[in-house]
Amino acid sequence: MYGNDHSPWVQAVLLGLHEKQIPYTVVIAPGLSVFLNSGVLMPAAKIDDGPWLLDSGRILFELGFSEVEADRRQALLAAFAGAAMHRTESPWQFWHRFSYVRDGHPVLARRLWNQFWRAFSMFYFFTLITVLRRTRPAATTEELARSFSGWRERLVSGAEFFGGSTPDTVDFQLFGLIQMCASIPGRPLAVLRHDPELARLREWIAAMQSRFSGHAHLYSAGYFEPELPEITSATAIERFCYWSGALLMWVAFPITLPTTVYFAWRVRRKGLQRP
Ligand SMILES: N[C@@H](CCC(=O)N[C@@H](CS)C(=O)NCC(=O)O)C(=O)O
Repeated sequence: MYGNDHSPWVQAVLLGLHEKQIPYTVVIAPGLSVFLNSGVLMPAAKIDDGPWLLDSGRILFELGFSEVEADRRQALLAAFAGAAMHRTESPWQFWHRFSYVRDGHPVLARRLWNQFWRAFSMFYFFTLITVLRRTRPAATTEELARSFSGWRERLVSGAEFFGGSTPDTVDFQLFGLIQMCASIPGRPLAVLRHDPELARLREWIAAMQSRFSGHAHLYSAGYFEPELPEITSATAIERFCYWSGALLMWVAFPITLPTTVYFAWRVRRKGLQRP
């Protein structure tokens, strides 16, 4: 699988794989064929020798989970859009927090290369969010709280998960969104932790956190009950490769900016992000 575990949609697939105890390898830079087809759009997953699949919902469906109803999908996207805009509030935090993400390739040389090359995807997302923040204001605390509070009512009373007694696709995608908020702590995380209206949602987070206590990508571990060990970070040499790549992306701005614009346009023109 290709994807960065800060992404809620990548997390959703990782959680589904964990739930089904399916072994996987996750790399943080796209291979050439994936890049040429869908740029840095993540997740992309290949099950056994099948074709590369895009879209967390589709991948989770292939893994045996349910499809998400349209109204829930809309609510997830609204909460995602509100929270994601806060990620570049501090550019330093954005680049710094991402430096700790590990690559799962078994070969060291490939891990180092992936760290270097994935800096392009960081540049891509940084540019996209920065431009979007200039065109519309980031969600306020109240708007963020509202985008999360709708989920309270969707939890059937007495049910531990949205999927009932076991988690399903919505649980994975929403918990993925919680991981995104915890991966670069900011206003969305503060709302999730402290808004009095979200107590029921926090019960669900605790249930998910207990169930996924062995999941290697749990950014929420330090912020919600039950307290769990923090996730393992990339090594110093891996981070050096990442920062070298980041430096190159900025030095090569006249190339990386048009490349970003081209791939962002292509992903949207082909409708790959919202299939
Ligand atoms: N519907 C897709 C959404 C995937 C998505 O939007 N991923 C973001 C990262 S969080 C991305 O790669 N975006 C690239 C872009 O916007 O061009 C899914 O559920 O997998």
